[in-house]
This record gives sequence, structure tokens and C-alpha cells, in this order.
Amino acid sequence: MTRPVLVPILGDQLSRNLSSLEGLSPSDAVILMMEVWDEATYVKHHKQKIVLIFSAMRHFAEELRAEGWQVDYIALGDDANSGSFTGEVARACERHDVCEVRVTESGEWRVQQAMLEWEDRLPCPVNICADTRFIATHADFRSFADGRKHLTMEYFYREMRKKTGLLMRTDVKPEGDQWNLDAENREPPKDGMSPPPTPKFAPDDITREVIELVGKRFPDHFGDLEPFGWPVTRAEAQKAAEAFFARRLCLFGPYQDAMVHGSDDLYHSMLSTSINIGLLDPLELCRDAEAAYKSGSAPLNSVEGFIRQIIGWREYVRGFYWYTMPGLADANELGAHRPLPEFFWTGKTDMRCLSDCIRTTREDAHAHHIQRLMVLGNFCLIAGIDPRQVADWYLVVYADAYDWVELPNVAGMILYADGGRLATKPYAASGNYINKMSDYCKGCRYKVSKKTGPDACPFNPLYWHFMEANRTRLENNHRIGRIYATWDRMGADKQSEYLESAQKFLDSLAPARKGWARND
Ligand code: FAD
Ligand code: DLZ
Ligand code: SF4
Repeated sequence: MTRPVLVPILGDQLSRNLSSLEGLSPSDAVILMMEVWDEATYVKHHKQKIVLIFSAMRHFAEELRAEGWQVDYIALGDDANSGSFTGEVARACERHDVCEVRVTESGEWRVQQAMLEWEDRLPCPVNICADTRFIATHADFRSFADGRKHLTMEYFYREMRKKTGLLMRTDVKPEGDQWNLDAENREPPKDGMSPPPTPKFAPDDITREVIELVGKRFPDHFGDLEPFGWPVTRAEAQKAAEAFFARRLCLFGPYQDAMVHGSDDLYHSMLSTSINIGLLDPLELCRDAEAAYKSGSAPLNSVEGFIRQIIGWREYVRGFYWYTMPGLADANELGAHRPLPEFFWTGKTDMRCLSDCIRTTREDAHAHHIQRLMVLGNFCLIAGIDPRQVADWYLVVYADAYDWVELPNVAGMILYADGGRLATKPYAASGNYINKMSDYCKGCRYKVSKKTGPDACPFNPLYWHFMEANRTRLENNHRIGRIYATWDRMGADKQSEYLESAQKFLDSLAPARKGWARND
């Protein structure tokens, strides 16, 4: 071989159509894959997230080798593993005497900044390729966003529908004459509802070895290590996708926002862990969903809802992240400074909705969107929790979490910390919403119908406490400002009851001890 090209492939780049591999053949390249301490510990990821990534990386390396590629795989415990991407790429450049480093851009700002320094540190040219697994380029997002005050997802989504042709009747007309069928996607759970189970994949020898490694090396990280059942290969992920399309997509739409005690999957796809590391192609999934609609096996509200989550929200938050970083990481428009409560890590709270969402998060490294948004997220918003601490929590606890997707959801969607660029109003809600969309309240020690006092659902006084605390910022927002007329009509005595109840509850919250999210 003449001097080879070195192709580093990161843990969330496990795709055969990766841009850095385009045009190369096994005879031109050495692929470098690295398990590094820095990535595994910059936050203390849920144990299952580390198992998922290391196992999927090891399987992917095997698949590439079987195709004839030379893969230089650095395992976490290898002697001389420097513990960082930069250190390992530098060592590999020497080992293989490479003529060029070719890498696909990183999903995360933090890693991209390190990559941008490689050119100065390495003895050869560095070529950073665009990540073509996303449908919108950075330029597409910029041209959508420049000059807009609010970056409303809906308009971006329509652009993506036109760009991909998904669910389009003509170049400009959507299937069914409506772009967005969200209004048909808000059914509460039905008694006796029994969604088909999500496939779980029994760990093979490679995964077993990684489970053992993670148990030994990351014992103090949050979350249950086992049972572990996430797909770790493309073949497994495809099986999971097929099962979703065959049995759950049809009711995905109506029950998208429903919550049921003891269940985090319902009719959701459970595919984000596979999509985000590259085992599944988002556009391919959308085409499969569209085919299900065309063949009559799933209704339009389900298929449009699913496609909207992917080419709408997923693409949008990625664009938003790169458009607003690095400022987004420090955004705190509402000046929220309360520490994250300890119960986010232990699950020990009498609030049944929160304790169930934290249980599923600990057991499965997953909670579905409305659990993340309207229970956990809503609580953080109305209790005024510090955005940095909230972002760290979400980044640690979910197996699908990467800064580019977690941060816009946290800072923009749940906390309004970006001052309303992503969401036009804060998603603040009292216990009523949770009661309407779930079966949580029936078994809760708090009473959702009570507004104040020790038995009242804490979401009720916290809601008004939040509205009052942020009055000057929110009063003029046309989507939420009218609520202050209701508050003012209550009169001073009722208002004081709400505010005192909320304050008592907030004072009772023990702050999280240090060391859960990061090695301080
Ligand atoms: P489904 O409900 O089946 O949805 C289908 C797909 O749509 C998902 O797999 C995902 O790829 C995409 N999607 C849906 N909503 C969003 C969204 N808001 N942003 C981006 N993609 C979306 N998703 C992540 O992948 N990683 C995260 O770190 C993450 N953090 C979140 C934090 C908060 C505060 C909130 C409110 C949402 C977050 N989400 C995140 C979005 C969403 O909750 C998860 O994608 C979803 O729960 C994953 O489960 P699923 O695959 O069954 O999703
Ligand atoms: C999340 C993660 C973890 C825990 N470990 C590794 C690793 O050891 N090696 C690796 O290549 N990637 C890992 N990842 C995923 C990276 O954090 C992710 O690829 C970058 O943050 C870019 O998005
Ligand atoms: Fe949650 Fe309040 Fe319902 Fe209890 S009563 S489950 S705290 S919303």
C-alpha cells in the first residue's frame, strides 16, 4: 500500500455511507476507532449508554474487517491508550505513516473544536467532511434562520418536506392538504391499552464483555447496567424498525403524547439510540414510513407525525444547535439558578409522575418525549432549575443523548433559556395536563385537584409561582400573556396561598450532591 489515508470513525458515526469513507477502498485507508476515557467520562454517562456505544463500535469494526478494511481498534484498556481522540489520532498517524487524515465532522461542538486543531498538531493534512447523514446542510439551516426572530420549526419542516418530497402531493402541496396533523396526535391513554412489546436483543459475547468492562470501570455512573437489550448492529436495528413499522406505527400518532405508569415505549419507535449512532438512516426510515401510508397499513396522522419528528424536529434541533452554539450552552434567559434536586438521581420523590419517569430513565436509559418534556422538563422549568445542571442531567441519563440534540431540547424546548428563539412560549403546565394525558395522578399521594396546601399537586402552585416570578418577561408574550388576567382576578389572598405553597415545596427540595454528572 502507498501511504494510507487515516479515517477516524467516532462512536456516533457507525454508518457504511459515512462521508469520510466515500471514494476510498480498503487498499487506500486505515480506519481508526477509539474507546477513550475522555469521551466516556466528560459527563458520567448512564452505564447502558457506554455499553451501547462500545459494543456497537466493536461490532461495526468486525463488519468493516469482514469487508476487507484494515481497522485499527483501540480498546479502553489498551496499553498506551492516551484517553483522547486527539492523542489517539496523533499516535495512529505515526504508527501508519499516513498521508492524510479524513474525518466526518463531529456532531458535538466540543469535539469539533478539538478536530479543528488537528491540522496544527498532526504531521499531515486534515480533511473534515460534512456529515451527509443529515438532510439539511448547515447552509440550509442558515438560509432558513438568518433574519428571523423566532426560528419556528413548522416553517423549517415544510422546507424539509419539499426538499425530500416526503408526503408531498405536488412540489408544493402536502399529502392530505395539511402539513401538520399534530392536533390528531393528542389522545390520552385508553384503559386496557396494550401496545405490542418492543424487541429487546439478548447480549452476544461482544456485548457481554463490554457489560463486564463497564461494570468494572464505571461503577459510580448513573443507571442500571442490566438488563441490556438495545440494538448494537445495523441488522438488529433494522429488526427493531421493522417491528415498529409492522405493529406500532399505526397507533404512534394518536398516542404520541400519552403516558402510562410503568411504560416508556407505548407506540413509540424506540429507534433514537440506533439513529443517533448511525445504525439506521433517518431518511430511509421516513421513506419506509411513507410506504406504510401508501400501502394503507398506517394512517396519515401517524406517518406524518413520525416523519415530522425526524425530518422536522431532529433536523431542526441539529441546525439550531450549530446556528446558536457556543452561546446556547450558557443561555439562561429566565435567570434560573436553583440546583437540580437530588431526587432526579435517586427517584425518591412522592410525585408519582416524576418518580416513574426517573425509574424508566434509570432502568432503560430512555423515557419518551412527553415524559422528558411535560413531566421532567416542565418540573425543571417551573421550579427554576439551573439550565446547565438540567442539561448535564439529560446528557448523562439517556442512551440517545448527544450535546447537539439534547441541548436545544433542554435550553430551547423545555427551559426557554434561549429567550424564545426555539419555542414561542415556555411549555409551563400545572398538574391538569399530566392528569389529562396519563394515569399517574390516580395513585399519587398528592391530589391533582388541590391547588394549595401540603396535599396539593406541587405542579399547581409551582405553575403560578413561575408565572409570577417571570411576569416582566412573559406578560407581553401574546401566546401566554393572557394568563396574567386569570392570576390578577384571583386576588391577593389566593395569590399568597399559591406563592407560599410553592415556596414551602421548593424549600423542601434537597439539592443533588456533587459528582453525579461530572467528576468534580
Ligand atoms: P419516537 O417518539 O418514536 O420519535 C421518532 C424519532 O423522532 C426519534 O427516534 C428521534 O430521532 C426523533 N425525535 C423526536 N422528537 C425529537 C426531538 N425533540 N428532537 C430530536 N429528535 C426527535 N432525542 C434524542 O435523540 N437525544 C436526546 O438527547 C434527546 N433529548 C431530549 C431532551 C428533552 C428535554 C426533550 C424534551 C426531548 C429530547 N429528545 C432527545 C427527543 C425525544 O424525546 C427522543 O428522541 C425520543 O424520546 C426517543 O424515543 P423514540 O426513538 O421512541 O422516539
Ligand atoms: C458517547 C461516547 C462514549 C461514551 N465513548 C466514546 C468513545 O470512547 N469513543 C468514541 O469514538 N465515541 C464515544 N462516544 C461518542 C462520542 O462522544 C461522539 O462521537 C462525539 O461526541 C461526537 O458527537
Ligand atoms: Fe404528578 Fe401531581 Fe399527578 Fe402527583 S398529582 S402524579 S405530582 S401531576
